[in-house]
Amino acid sequence: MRVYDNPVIGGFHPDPSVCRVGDDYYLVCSSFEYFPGLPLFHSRDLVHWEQIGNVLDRPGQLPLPLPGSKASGGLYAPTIRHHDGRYWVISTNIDGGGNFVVSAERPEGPWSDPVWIDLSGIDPDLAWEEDGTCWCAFSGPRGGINMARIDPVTGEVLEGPFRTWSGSGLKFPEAPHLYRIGDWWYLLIAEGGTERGHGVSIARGRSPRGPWEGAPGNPLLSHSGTARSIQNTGHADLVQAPDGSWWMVLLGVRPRGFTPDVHVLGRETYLTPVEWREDGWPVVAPVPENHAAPGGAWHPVPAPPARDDFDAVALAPHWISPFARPEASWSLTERPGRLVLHATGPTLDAPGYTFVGRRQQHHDCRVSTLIDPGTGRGGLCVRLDEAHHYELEAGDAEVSVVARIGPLRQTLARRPAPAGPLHLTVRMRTSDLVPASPHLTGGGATGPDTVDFWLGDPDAPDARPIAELDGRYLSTEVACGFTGRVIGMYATQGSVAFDWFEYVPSPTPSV
Ligand code: 6LW
Repeated sequence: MRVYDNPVIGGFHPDPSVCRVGDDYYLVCSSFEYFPGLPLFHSRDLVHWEQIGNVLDRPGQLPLPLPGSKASGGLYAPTIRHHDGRYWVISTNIDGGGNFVVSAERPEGPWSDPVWIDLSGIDPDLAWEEDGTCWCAFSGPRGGINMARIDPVTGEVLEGPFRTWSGSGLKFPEAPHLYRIGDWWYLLIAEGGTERGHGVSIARGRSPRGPWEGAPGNPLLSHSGTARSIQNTGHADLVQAPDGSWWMVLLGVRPRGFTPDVHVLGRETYLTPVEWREDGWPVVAPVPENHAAPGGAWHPVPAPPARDDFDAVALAPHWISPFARPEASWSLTERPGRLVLHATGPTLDAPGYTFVGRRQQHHDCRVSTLIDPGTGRGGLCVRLDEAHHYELEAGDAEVSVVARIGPLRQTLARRPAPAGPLHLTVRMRTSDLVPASPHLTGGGATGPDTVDFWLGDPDAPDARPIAELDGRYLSTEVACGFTGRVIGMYATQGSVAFDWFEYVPSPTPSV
């Protein structure tokens, strides 16, 4: 029996939505202030997911930088569906324009420019009746789940919006998805808020207009108040496999540290089975850390290479940049085999800087790069947002560790560095934790991990870190918002060349 491990897509991949076309599954996640936006994944078994692109990968598709956008702004929860031979994604640009639909003939794209829909709210869904009527359920601006009939081609609102079933009474009913299953219409929602009280609830009715009957025992699924290692479970989408089995993708987090525990990898994508009772209600067990895989063939996909040598003419789809990535700010051709970044902002403390990064997907990992700062300044940055980031910076014949935590910014250490290319490493470790609050009673309080910074190879015989920091301050609970850590290369002065970038997961000690 094949067993899969959760999360099926680790790192900051929240608000997953999935659809199946034949034997192929496609999944999109929210991406907030990052460009390209709305990462798109493909799978043949619901377990192994390969990022095949991003739905919004052309600066012209959305006004970028998103007007006035801030961290955790931008692109909120999407829904992906396949209807009438086309792929459809509906989402929300919270910083400008609101709800929009894009469509494509092929999932790899090209995806259309947005068709804007005059509905205010978030978490829009798409569902069609057999006669082609298209419904958009969404989380309304004054709370509650709303419904409207729309034309997804023109964006016209044909009817509504009107308020509909909104859960069992927990706060923040959101993330609605409408399904026709057998003789019933089902309305699946999230409620309780996307933190530790998150849950999934469901109702059914004979029409998209209702009336709706909430499932006995809603929320259908919640880890709230449990000792489970996976928390914040919610924001789900249902999909049926070719063998008739039903599955749910949803978001969750893996908190670390104590107490309180915090999460640093963002809200990740999880998979859990769904059973249907004789009485037509679904049953969803708590989200397992691992579980028997869906039936059918097992389709492993190639993991992104640990090292990117920047030999290609385009950046791989998992590379993301906050707010925008102006064409003039980066090049893979100026110095073939290197990523050259041109500074567009003097610090990482305000949007407008040059940064190319990838999501941190493992609690224990190390990131290295070979950087040639030339006469510029740049380095490696572990980022939550403009007020919560740690840097290992090279330039002016030194390397330095800089920490920005809320209103505080400090250069914690400097070390002379030779001219020419430098090997920089940042490690995230959940062992040897720096006590988060040594003054606390018991002294056992620790952050989620330790972040340490190195010039050269940490495994070299005489290696010693330049600095060591508590990772607590780069957690979502401290920084607030909807994202997780992104680790990347940046330039804040002149032009900086990166010969390669390496991301290597390390075995996580058992908790
Ligand atoms: C999303 C809402 C939520 O739109 O948080 O998890 C918002 N729930 O459904 C941002 O992810």
